[in-house]
Amino acid sequence: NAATGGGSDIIFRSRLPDITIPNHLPLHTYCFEKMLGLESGNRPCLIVSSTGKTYTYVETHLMCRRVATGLSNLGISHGDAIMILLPNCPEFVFTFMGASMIGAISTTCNPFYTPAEIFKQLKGSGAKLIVTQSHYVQKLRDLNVFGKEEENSTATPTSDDSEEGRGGGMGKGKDLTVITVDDNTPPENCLHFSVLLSEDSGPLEEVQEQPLDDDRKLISSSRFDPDDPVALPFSSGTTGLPKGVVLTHRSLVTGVAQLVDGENPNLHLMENDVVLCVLPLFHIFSLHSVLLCSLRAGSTVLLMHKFEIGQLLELIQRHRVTVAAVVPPLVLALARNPIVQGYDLTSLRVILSGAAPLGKELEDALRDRLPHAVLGQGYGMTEAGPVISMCLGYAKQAFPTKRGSCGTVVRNSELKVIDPETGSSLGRGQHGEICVRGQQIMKGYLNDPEATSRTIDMEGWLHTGDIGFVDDDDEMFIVDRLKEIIKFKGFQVPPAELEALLVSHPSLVDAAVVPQKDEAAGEVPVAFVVPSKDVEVSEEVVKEFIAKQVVFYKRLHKVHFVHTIPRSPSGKILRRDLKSRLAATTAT
Ligand code: 4UU
Repeated sequence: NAATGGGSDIIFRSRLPDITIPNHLPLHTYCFEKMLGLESGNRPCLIVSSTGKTYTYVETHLMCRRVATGLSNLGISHGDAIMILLPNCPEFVFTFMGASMIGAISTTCNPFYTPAEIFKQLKGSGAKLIVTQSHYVQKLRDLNVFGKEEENSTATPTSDDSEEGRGGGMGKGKDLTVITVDDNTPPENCLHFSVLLSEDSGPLEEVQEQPLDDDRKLISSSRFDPDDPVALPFSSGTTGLPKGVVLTHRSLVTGVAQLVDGENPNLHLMENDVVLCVLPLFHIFSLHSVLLCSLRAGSTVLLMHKFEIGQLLELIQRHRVTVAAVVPPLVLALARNPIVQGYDLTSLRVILSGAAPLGKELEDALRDRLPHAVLGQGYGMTEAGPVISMCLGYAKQAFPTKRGSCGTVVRNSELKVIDPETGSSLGRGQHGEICVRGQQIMKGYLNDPEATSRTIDMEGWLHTGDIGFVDDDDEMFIVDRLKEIIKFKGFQVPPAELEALLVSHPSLVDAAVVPQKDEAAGEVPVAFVVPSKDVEVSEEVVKEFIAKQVVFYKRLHKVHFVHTIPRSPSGKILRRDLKSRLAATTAT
């Protein structure tokens, strides 16, 4: 394998041989395939860290099936979108897999989002139902998204039905069902999660794999196509506002198989592994590489609803956690926080860092503290389905790896590095834009063919907007980012979103937002703004204006007042200029 020149392209591949991937299967069938047998079915699947409650594989599968029936009874069918607005909890898993079973699509959303941010995703996804916690319901009330049926049940449709962009823009312009998962009685006009679990319902019309020779089934209502969407996370990709990333059953099954299937899996997860799930499941890293991969491999997922270092350490010790997916700020805590020494973390055998660059010194520091664990990185992108490369030190027959490496391209996939100016492909050691191709990548952005064609070219290559290179041992190194996205602790901060908010301020005429390096967060967003003539506006006012409209990690850390924003002749912000201006000011 290694690098081969196909035509003019230099293509890099995994050191592991390709495998047969059953990506004709629906995601839920594939994930539960091995674990519903007589013996394995009683193995623990989910542990709720706050209560210690455990669900076995059989119990988890049953809950998913009940939710599937419940969703279907509420009118959710094949092709419909639902929103999961939850922290890590078992109901997240039941809802996601239950939706998959009826051919529905889950859009996963950050519950810390402000009402406006939730609303954009709700509208963009067309979700008809939301599963959330009762204390987030007020955010939805602020949006006026509740069904009109309750509000004016006797009234005939009135002029406000045409009110696009408000509640009426949702779903079919009718109602939105809100389900809460808490123990207490649900807030007004919401249903409790238990309504999804009623057992007195008809048989579930679960979407099934289609035998290739069976034409009759293709016309049944539950017909399944591996290219049906199943997940719709939002990402701003290489440019612009957040967009719905259409991930199909085929993409996710392929992505999971690339990591955990085969005789020598790239990420060797076993039935007796306990996998830490502290990163939020609404982000693709945790959803894919923690939840879906663990289910497929039959490991136990330890669900942590929020991050707190002491609690995390206590849980690792108590549950003998073997595999931990983390982001660089968490590596920082594990490597430097003095309280770590008070815990027994010897059970940890794999630490997988991803979603943002991991500094080499930090890597060394954690390795010194946890010498028995394999510490490495995965490099992914929501649109890539998501994993592009993964440390081969996690393989069943492990390969030696270097510090700073982001792994090797996953199997059954191709990677090339191109010159961003000319598009021609580059050889080993040469820095360029990373492109990836394979069945795991997204189908495209929802309702945005233009953005899709900017990201996936005619030959099927997904352009990541990341700059990196492949070394002589097929290891990938990320060195820079071409695209505008800012990553705060691995969370996406889309500059275009903040710029649009800034120019909506009456005292500002132009704005640009760029990343600034930050020890704790990796990067933080800072703004350059042009105030209107003769207007006095302070940094605090601008910061506050943004802070009240966005989730905490999108807040501006600094505002620079300038006379103009540097732009190219076509009007594009010259972000590089602004970044170097920042580097110059912080250096002095
Ligand atoms: C330097 O961050 C992600 C997905 C990460 C992921 C998923 C599954 C990692 C391991 C895994 O197993 O997705 P997004 O869409 O939020 O952000 C994508 C961008 C990349 O394009 C790159 O710029 O995040 C950055 N990034 C990284 N940068 C992701 N991983 C890395 C990394 N080093 N290891």
